[in-house]
Amino acid sequence: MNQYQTPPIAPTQISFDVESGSMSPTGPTLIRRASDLKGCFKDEGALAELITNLNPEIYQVVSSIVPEVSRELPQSITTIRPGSVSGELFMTKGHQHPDPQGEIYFGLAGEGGVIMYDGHDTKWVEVQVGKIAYIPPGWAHRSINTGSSDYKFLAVYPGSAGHDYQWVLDHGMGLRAYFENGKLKLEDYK
Ligand code: S6P
Ligand code: ZN
Repeated sequence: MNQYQTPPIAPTQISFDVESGSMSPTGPTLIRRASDLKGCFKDEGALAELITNLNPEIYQVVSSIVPEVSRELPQSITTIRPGSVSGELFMTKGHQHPDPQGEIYFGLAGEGGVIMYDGHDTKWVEVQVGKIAYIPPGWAHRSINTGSSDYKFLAVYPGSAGHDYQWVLDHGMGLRAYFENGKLKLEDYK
């Protein structure tokens, strides 16, 4: 054991399967349904209706065994289902890292992207297979499925970064992503 390992994670190989969006060995899996995204979509009435009718899964996050602790480098695969609420595309809740550090997203399948917002400026970065989106320290991020199939990406982030979801509820994301007339339309948050 060396001085930095708290707790020790042995050098290891982690497999990921794009088809199932899974990792092996597997860590925690999180499923977020429509009811977990209250406050995220503009049309709150349409979201409430969706929750009452089906409350479908909007996305899932499968983590590897690397824990979210200082000096470790956890990874996870997010799978966002295709769909929209009154035209506003299915998205993740979005968060800010309280300990501001960079993060990378590798596109694995489908079509999507990430809205980043630093409280002043907002950016849209597409995430296709074979591309990496770089999220700099201090930029809140929310992922969007812009296609008609599952959108999947692999995230790699510092274990001590933490996740602040309230920041996005309080500040918004600068932009909203809609599917309109067959294409992506980004609008001011409002
Ligand atoms: C973690 C990284 C992703 C997200 C995941 C779900 O820092 O950004 O693994 O956690 O895409 O998004 P959210 O906003 O629900 O955590
Ligand atoms: Zn993050």
